[in-house]
Amino acid sequence: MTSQWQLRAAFAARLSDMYGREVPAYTTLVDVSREVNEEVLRTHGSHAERLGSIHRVTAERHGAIRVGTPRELRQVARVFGALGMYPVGFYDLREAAASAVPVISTAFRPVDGEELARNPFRVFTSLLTPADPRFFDAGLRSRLENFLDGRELFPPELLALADRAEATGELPEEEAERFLQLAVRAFELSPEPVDKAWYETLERVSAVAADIGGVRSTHINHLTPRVLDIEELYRRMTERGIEMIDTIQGPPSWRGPDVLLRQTSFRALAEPRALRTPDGAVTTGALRVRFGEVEARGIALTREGRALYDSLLALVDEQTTSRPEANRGELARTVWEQHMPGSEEQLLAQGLAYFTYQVEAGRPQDGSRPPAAVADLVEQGWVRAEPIVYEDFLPRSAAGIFQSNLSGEGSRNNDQQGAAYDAAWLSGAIGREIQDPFALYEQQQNRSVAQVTRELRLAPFTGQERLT
Ligand code: OOG
Ligand code: NI
Repeated sequence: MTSQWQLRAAFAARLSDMYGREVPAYTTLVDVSREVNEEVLRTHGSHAERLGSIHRVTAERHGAIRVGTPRELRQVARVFGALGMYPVGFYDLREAAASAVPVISTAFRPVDGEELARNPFRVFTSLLTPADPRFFDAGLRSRLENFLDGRELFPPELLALADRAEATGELPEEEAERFLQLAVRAFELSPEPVDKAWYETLERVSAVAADIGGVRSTHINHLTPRVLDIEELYRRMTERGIEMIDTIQGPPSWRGPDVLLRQTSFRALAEPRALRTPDGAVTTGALRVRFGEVEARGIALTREGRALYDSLLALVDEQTTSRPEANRGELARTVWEQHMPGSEEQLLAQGLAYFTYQVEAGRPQDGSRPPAAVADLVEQGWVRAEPIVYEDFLPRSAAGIFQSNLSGEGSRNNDQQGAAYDAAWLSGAIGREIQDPFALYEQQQNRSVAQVTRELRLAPFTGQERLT
């Protein structure tokens, strides 16, 4: 029998092999990431594994797909459900992007700490928003919806196997093999000719709309390995002649702890595709839809920490607007050094980041009573705090990743009122609850806190308590 986490690990590995064969620059990205990770591990020893074992980090990938309808989204949720991946978080890219990105998104990922440690594969999954009149007028909307209703992304056999894996938590070996083959195939780029006129009609609105609704299949549009030093990776990719986008998204490079998520990518490459012209002839053209991305993950921030992150982002935006000649990265670093706590201990004491706690073997043995506040327990050597790694995404960075790979700006009519798609609507469309990332980190933290409380026979406290 093959268990869900084994299916997930095998799926991630096979998808990565397939993508590497089809998009060779991705293989370079994976090789350089591994090289950098090994070096960081040699230089920093076990500290390099503070946010995940090297085994986890080396195998770690996320991918991204885009689908057109709630029906397709429910089906893909079944495929990911088979792999022990569930929807977490809601991202409205329509609002986060300056150009036309008519999608809302969630991420399918394992939610449980042990499962994440086994294999944290996640897929950022976006759904087209044809009902948003800022992008689609009534005529185009109905053509688009018709087109989408007539296609099938996932064969019934794949979905039946997926349901079985999810219901029983495993698959017999032969079925597992079949499931993996069908699942990987469903995310390959299809050789079927693309209707050129239809694709271009959608492209005028948004390149993302064309990528989703202009073809009869879906595909992984990027895969992302994890790296322990993203600046070094950026330098080495550039040295190897691979053109990277001009920024690293997310927090700046600074001397304090790594928080949340930093990402960068190489631009989508023009790939030859069969195109069907209006007279029925098939020609070869080129479409830019697949790229490679890399990311460095840091500590998960609490709601308060995240509010601070967002306010610093706004501050950096303001300063960049008023000083267009200045370097954004340097401005951001200065802002962070002024306002973001510079150590894990301070993040903890101020309730800005999530940690798990463990009783220290070498805790005071002089008969003294442990203090009540968690930061004091850590400071006085009763308890050790381990940062919880951020497992999710950032809307602004995601919009940046979309945008840097669009062929044009597209068009967007801001005189129209946007259609109200929110997390509850998306949950309804998937037919599964979308979990709140903060709640997941908090649960993980609280479980360790409860354990420490029992072991030290303390009055119950919460991990969010601050130094007074
Ligand atoms: C998804 C872009 C978002 C990330 O890492 O933020 C993303 C897409 O291009 O479909 O993957
Ligand atoms: Ni990504």
